[in-house]
Amino acid sequence: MYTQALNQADTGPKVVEDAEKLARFEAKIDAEERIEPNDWMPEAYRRTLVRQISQHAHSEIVGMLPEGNWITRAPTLRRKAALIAKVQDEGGHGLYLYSAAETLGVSREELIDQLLSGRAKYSSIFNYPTLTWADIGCIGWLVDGAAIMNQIPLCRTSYGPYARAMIRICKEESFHQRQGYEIMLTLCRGSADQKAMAQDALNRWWWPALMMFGPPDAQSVHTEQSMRWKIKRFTNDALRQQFVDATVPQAHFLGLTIPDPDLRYDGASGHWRFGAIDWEEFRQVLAGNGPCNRERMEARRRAHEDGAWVREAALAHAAKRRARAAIAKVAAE
Ligand code: BYC
Repeated sequence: MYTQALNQADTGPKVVEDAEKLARFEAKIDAEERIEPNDWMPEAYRRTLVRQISQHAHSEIVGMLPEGNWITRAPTLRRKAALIAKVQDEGGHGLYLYSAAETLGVSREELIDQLLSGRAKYSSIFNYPTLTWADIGCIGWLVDGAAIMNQIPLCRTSYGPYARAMIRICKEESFHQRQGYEIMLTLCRGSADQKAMAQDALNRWWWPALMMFGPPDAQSVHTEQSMRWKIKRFTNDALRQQFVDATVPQAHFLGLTIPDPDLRYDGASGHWRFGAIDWEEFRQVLAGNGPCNRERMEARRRAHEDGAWVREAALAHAAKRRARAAIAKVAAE
């Protein structure tokens, strides 16, 4: 169990020992070395990682729902196969991330319980509905696009198991982004109705995609400390700007209009400047009042209840194997 007694009024050898451990921990971070599960770490570092990694895992799992909604209605067999594979990948990402969080001494059951009881957050973006097929294109293009922008730097995050999980996740997310963009390209080169459908989806997903990066830096409670610990490598606003700069030319190539009358290119800085984000909408979604929050949580709770027999069967099977192995061991002695 990791303890940090540095803030306690305690004095003596324990405080000196902890100060030495903290100095070694900070030196490792400064030297760009990874912190591994058995290394000493400050309790607040461990808690921050459990929070961020588990929220990330929950986002992947809840993120399966809006896209899963279109598996039965994908327009062609090829689209259906790609969508099934993508949704399955997201489930896999959730599992790697739960495993990474478990290395920090928290159990999977505890994490799932935090999600289902509403104590843990998951990404705001998955509380919006997928009304048309173009929404599946927009999720791949914009949501996975934003995810890559945020997650590539996490491949260099200071906690080893998280950094290593992110490498494979990012490779898969890059494929997802391309399949989304290709859906958009096909719609934009199709009939006028298809192009209008693509524009409508962009109108609905653009602002929520910008909100994915989190509150503005001035209001981000965790950024400063997480940057010092090299858990985060860039601030929320820096990543949001990178995303806008990369995505606006892609929208132009599609012949679509970004739904922001204030969007303009700033030649001096080389950045696309965008209008004000509606942070009240973001707060409402985080407070559970987004368009689909209740539906998403109900779906996850139902899935958990429906899966109870699988968990029970797996545990019973493991118990039987253990019992058989114990009998075989006694017989061999
Ligand atoms: N939604 O101090 P801040 C995916 C919370 S999965 C909800 O800036 P931090 C994908 C934040 O948790 C996408 N909550 O926090 C899956 C904090 O609340 P608590 C998920 C948000 O952690 C399937 C409070 O606001 N990606 O891409 O320094 C299909 C203050 O924020 C949001 C990750 O999880 C939000 N958008 O920075 C397709 C990546 N933003 O915990 C795609 C890993 C902020 O104090 N996570 N909050 O109660 C991160 O990089 C960081 O955690 C964040 C936030 C940038 C998200």
